[in-house]
Formats: sequence, C-alpha cells, structure tokens
Amino acid sequence: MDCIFCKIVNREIDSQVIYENEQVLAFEDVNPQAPTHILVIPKKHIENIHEMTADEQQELLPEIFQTIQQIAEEKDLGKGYRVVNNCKENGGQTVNHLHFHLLGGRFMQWPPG
Ligand code: IU
Repeated sequence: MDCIFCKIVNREIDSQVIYENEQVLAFEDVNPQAPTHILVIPKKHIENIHEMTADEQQELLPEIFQTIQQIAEEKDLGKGYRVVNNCKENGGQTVNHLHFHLLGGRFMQWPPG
C-alpha cells in the first residue's frame, strides 16, 4: 500500500516524532499552520474517521486523545488548542490515513474555511 503516513510509521520516510506507543504515533506536521502543529495517527492504516469500526474506535480513540492531552501538557498549551479531523474530500482530507491535527500556540479563528 502506498500510504505516506504508513511509511512514516515504518520509518521509510523521515519525520520529527514527538511520541509513540504500540498503537499511536505523533509527529510534527511538515507544513505547520500554528506554532505547534502535530499530527496524531493510529499506526494501523485506517482511511478516515468514518471508516473506523466500533472496535477500532474503542481501542484507538482513547489512546489518540490521551496522546493529544499529554502533548498539550508538554507543549505548554494551557491557554487552549484546537484538534481537527478532516474527513474525505469535502472535509479537506488530503492524506487518506486517519490523523488528528493538534494546533496551538496562537488564537484560533472560527469558523474554519
Ligand atoms: P489533511 O487533514 O489530510 O489535509 O492533512 C494532511 C496533513 O499532513 C497536512 O497538514 C500536511 O502538511 C501533512 N503532511 C505531513 O506532515 N507530512 C507529509 O509527508 C505529508 C503531509 I504528504
């Protein structure tokens, strides 16, 4: 499978890894949109949040959100941050491996474009 995030997981492509455990990887976004911009992904290839099975949700979403909380603490994002998931084409998803953006370090506008 030709998935760039799977290649990052497998260390076939370099990235700035922030955290990993058995199921989850967090790394710096290559095109940061905020002072902190980290992607948190399951190591398992899942296309998007809509494709997650109930079992995958139960297993992986707590891991992903605990990772986000932990990184937010480490990055000193006590004033707040934004977590974004883009799902499929109209959601603005460009990489078809489930990922959550953790954005922080500046005030976030609303609504998004
Ligand atoms: P999106 O939600 O699918 O639009 O986000 C994909 C993100 O992946 C986007 O912010 C890219 O900058 C980021 N990214 C990356 O960090 N490393 C890569 O090799 C590629 C994309 I391709």
